Amino acid sequence: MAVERGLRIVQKDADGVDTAFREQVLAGLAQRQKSIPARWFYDDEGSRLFEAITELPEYYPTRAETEILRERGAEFAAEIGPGRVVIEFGSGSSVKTPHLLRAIAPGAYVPIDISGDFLRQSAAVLAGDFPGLPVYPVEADFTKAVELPAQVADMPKLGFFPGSTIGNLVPPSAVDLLRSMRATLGEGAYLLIGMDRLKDEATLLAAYDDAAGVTADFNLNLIDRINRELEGDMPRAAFDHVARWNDSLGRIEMHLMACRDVEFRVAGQRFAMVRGETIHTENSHKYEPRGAAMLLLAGGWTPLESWNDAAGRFNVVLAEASEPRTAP
Ligand code: AVI
Repeated sequence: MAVERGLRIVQKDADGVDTAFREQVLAGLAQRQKSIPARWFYDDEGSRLFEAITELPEYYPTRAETEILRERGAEFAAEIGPGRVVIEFGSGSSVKTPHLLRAIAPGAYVPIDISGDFLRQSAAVLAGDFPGLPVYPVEADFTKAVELPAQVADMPKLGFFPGSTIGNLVPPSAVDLLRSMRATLGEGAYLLIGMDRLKDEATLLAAYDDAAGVTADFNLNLIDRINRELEGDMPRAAFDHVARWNDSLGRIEMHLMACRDVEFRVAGQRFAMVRGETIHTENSHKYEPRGAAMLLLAGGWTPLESWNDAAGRFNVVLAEASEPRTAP
């Protein structure tokens, strides 16, 4: 059965199971280093837990990025100029967007999100707060090139990708995504993107292993989702949340670690893990300015300017679509 959700087709089988979820979980659990893509964290409960994470004292990225967007508006306006259509990738609840829209006098706003109901609701709230600003929500998977509404075709464009979500992708996937954004936005476009910075290990580990255990619940919720949606019997109590700093790859990793030998079934297949073995569930890459610039350049974007919060924890970078590449 194919369920139409805007431009994306979600494949469901006769029992209503998301086939991509089942395939990726089964394939990931069959690997030597077991892993499950982080995108599967975000069922309703996972999305609620992520919102709770953004308010934790240890989780600085949301506050740091909001500080930049709130306080550097005049500088954004000077660099970006008025009249651009702001295209937000994965807009979600669009909580950070008003700061940007208030600062730069945009020509229109196009939020793009895979979740249609949520998208339309938040677009309506935002349109109410910005009377006179044309808002054209697009329900789509922005990891592929997206066709923009005809009304904005001839307007200059500014892509907006806050939240340091780019850090959740390994570099080859991050480059693919940046290239898709470049294809969506076209020649002459700008991109304003949030990227979390490299910093001391203790701060990073605390941000991904908070004292109240909300991040642990967020990670362990994946087990509940597998059990509920894929006829699993993974014992949640047999797993611990683990956050690790991988220094050579510059990233926080989240894992679900077996705290005893454990056997379980998922979608009719048997798996076994020995005590200490892990399922790798998320990467969150942290970038120094040079690394950020290299990633953007590889993705077809030339950095123009960047802003940090006062404590230097987070970076918002403005980049311009690069000209077609010539040698070398
Ligand atoms: C969505 N993303 C940018 C978050 C991050 O910081 O990597 C997801 C997250 N995982 C644990 N805490 C927050």
